[in-house]
Amino acid sequence: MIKRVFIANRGEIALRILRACRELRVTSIIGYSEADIDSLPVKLSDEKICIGPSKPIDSYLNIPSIVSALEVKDCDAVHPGYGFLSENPFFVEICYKSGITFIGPSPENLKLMGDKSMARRVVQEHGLPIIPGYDNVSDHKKALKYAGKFGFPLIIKASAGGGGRGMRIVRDEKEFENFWHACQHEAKIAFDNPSLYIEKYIERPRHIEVQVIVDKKGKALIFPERDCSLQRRHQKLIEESPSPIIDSSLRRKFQKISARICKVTNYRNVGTIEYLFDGISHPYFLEMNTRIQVEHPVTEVITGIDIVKEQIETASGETLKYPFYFVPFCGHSIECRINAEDPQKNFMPSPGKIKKLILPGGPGIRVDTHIYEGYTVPPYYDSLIAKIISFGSTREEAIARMQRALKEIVIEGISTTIDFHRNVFEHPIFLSGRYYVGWLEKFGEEEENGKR
Ligand code: MV4
Repeated sequence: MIKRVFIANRGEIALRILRACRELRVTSIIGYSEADIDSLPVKLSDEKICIGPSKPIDSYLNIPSIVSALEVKDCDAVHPGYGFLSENPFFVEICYKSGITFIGPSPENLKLMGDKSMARRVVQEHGLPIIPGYDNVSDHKKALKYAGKFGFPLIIKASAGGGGRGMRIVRDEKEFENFWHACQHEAKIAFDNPSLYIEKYIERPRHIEVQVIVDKKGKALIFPERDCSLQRRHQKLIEESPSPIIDSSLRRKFQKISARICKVTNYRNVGTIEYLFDGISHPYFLEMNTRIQVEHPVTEVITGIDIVKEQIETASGETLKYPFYFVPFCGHSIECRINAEDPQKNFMPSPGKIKKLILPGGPGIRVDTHIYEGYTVPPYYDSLIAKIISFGSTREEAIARMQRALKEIVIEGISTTIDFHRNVFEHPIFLSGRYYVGWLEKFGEEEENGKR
């Protein structure tokens, strides 16, 4: 078993990893930036070491600094959390060569899934569903010919893109050429790669994802789906599990495809397979995330499995000891991401000192956060400051508990997304479960208009 885990991250996920280490009786060593010296994970970890100045590029992304810290602290493993170096194949390679266990997938897994079009190709070659389309199309005339095979509306995306940048929905042939050139221009600037692909456009889709964990012998656990359709600017704000629109037979369909993807890619450790779902019956593979994700707690609370502990144990070579493969679950869970942002000012980051803090609790409420009263949210990093996770025996109970938690919570001194969540949790579309990707964006605009 791993003995000394280096936590190469910050904020709530650093604290989450630290808690898993403590329960496993593994020593935690946190690498922190100058801006994070007063943070809760730094106060609570067994050992700590400064890895550089505040800017991510100088600390949490600084590979030489982190590798030196790993050696100074004689660590045998590193947990990258999410973001920062978590999906950096170069960093993973260095860890492997230095005999340090990277708590995550193999370098090969990372390289394959990091190349989104390669991942899609592999998935398709095994007869698994991807959105009908064409990759690496060089010019608009060819693209238009291909487009004829599935018709309009279609969507143009950057081959090297991700996170939704540079996408264009094309409703008819007239719009095609202009949109094509606009996309190409954006792709060249944003990704230094003008290559595009076209796909059939899925109207009002849902973003569904499946959490997996695979041990070193290849034994897997395939979890029930999470519905992450409630996003704004491709940033998730609310996640729930199970999805309110997926029944047990559809769930099995998602899980079987996910299990196949793990098998054919020889996937190891934790991962999340993302799908676009047409809302009726067709799941389409989008991409695979090769890290622990922000929203993992909703899966933990309905399955009773500590995913981070299992992640550390499987990375150290332990085998999964569960008598099932498709993970059974009970009840319903919802997560609200509380960001230090001002929804009134276009969700602009709102760092600063927390003058007053009251956290919610009681039945079915879990709060994952690194903040405390008197803590100053630094301006250099992601604005996520807390996650409220509610659990109930039904979706209605999970909603009622979240509404209660959103009434109880008090954060003063900075702006947060709490009020935005309070409003979403009153909206009939959210309450009915019949939302889709893009809906929250529309809702946000309604909110703004209402204020004027
Ligand atoms: C789509 C789509 C509809 N049809 N592709 C946006 C980010 C990228 N990962 C995929 N995205 C989409 N691709 C087709 N063929 C709609 C979206 C989309 C979306 C997807 C997932 C989560 C949020 C989204 C918000 C807007 C659009």
